Amino acid sequence: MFKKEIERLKKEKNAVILAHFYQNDEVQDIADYVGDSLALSKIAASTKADIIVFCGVYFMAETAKILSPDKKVLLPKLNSLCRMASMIDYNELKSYKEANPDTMIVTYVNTRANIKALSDIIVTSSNAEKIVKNFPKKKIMYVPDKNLGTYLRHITNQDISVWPGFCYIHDLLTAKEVKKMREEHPEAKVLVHPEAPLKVLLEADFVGSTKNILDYTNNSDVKAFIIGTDKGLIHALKKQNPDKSYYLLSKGLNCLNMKTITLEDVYHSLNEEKFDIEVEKEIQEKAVIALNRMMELS
Ligand code: CIZ
Ligand code: SF4
Repeated sequence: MFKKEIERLKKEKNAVILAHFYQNDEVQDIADYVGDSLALSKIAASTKADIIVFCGVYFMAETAKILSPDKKVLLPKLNSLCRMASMIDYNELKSYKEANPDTMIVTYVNTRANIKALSDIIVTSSNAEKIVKNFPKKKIMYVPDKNLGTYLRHITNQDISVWPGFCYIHDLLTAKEVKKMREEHPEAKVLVHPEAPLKVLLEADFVGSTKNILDYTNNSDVKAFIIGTDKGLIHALKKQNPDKSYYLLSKGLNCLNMKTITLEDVYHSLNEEKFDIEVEKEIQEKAVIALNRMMELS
């Protein structure tokens, strides 16, 4: 019943539903677009819809609002928060910047709007390597994911310092788990998200964002994959290539913050036009500059 009502309301209100790959399967299935934060941000910036229902975590809906300030952006559940995004404090970053005026602040998209407003440029896991390589001579502070930052330093050899934040599901992965899974599925390739610790990434056959992992499985002749990111991606992988096999690297790869949104929430969100995400004008104007720099380079 929610499905039908969602379809009706979507047409009536000229709304578009965006869902991240880490969302519940049934939410991915009713979305107009399913993707990573980069792809969804691009859609948010260019859509002709009047309302964007963002099925993801708070920072994603906020990013859509920064890019499309005149549109109504709805987040179906207000407590859908990225834990990594809470690991950086505005005043601490401001003090760091004041003490280190020559350091470029490169900020992961998984941050709140006020942090983006303090940043020189934003990156996502899909474009971080490409963007950082544009600034080979710069001293960089990468915030807030220590794992992705450490990985970037490892592959680029650039002067990159890292903030001590992390993603609670990816940070728990171990090299031992990779070895054990390889023994169980020797035919499978191991694909891991760069939010995992470097020790784990060094054991993988491929390191990449959700979109990169999706493309890898699509372009590969291999038929089995061990997936080192949130289990929501497996739904999208199976839809794309149902004849291939996917094994989750660890049971812990389930971001509960991403799974709070249900079909019923999407229905209420559209029907009652809640929860309407707001970003202060002064913050929006600064954050959009850092986001547009990313768009230009990605
Ligand atoms: O950028 C995103 O969408 C996230 C959080 C993960 C990924 O790699 O796509
Ligand atoms: Fe944040 Fe990790 Fe959940 Fe992604 S998987 S939304 S980084 S807590």
